[in-house]
Amino acid sequence: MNGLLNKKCKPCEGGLNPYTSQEAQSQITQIPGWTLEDGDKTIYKIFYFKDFYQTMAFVNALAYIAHNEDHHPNLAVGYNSVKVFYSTHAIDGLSQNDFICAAKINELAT
Ligand code: HBI
Repeated sequence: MNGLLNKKCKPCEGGLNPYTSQEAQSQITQIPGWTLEDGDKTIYKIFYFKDFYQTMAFVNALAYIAHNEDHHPNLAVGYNSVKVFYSTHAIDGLSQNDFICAAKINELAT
């Protein structure tokens, strides 16, 4: 099992170095389908569904994970797709929290 799935996000209000590009590129291999963007400060993945109902069911399940982990994505919600972006705002870059949430959301969609 993906080790990230057993982890819980840690509260982050700064005081932590964001992942370097090298660290980010190494971490992203653990979360299939996710891509680095924005100078390796953000990861994203687009999920596709058969209709709006399924899309919103996924968004609601994702919101539950975000609440539980106290770590929150940006979302671009369409009729049959959701683009999920993660970045750790407090450090203007990527932290382990982003990869933990991405791994948990991948599980949701399988
Ligand atoms: N979500 N994506 C993201 N980035 C943050 O820096 C962040 C968050 N959710 C909550 C939060 N920071 C903090 O308020 C808690 O970790 C304490």
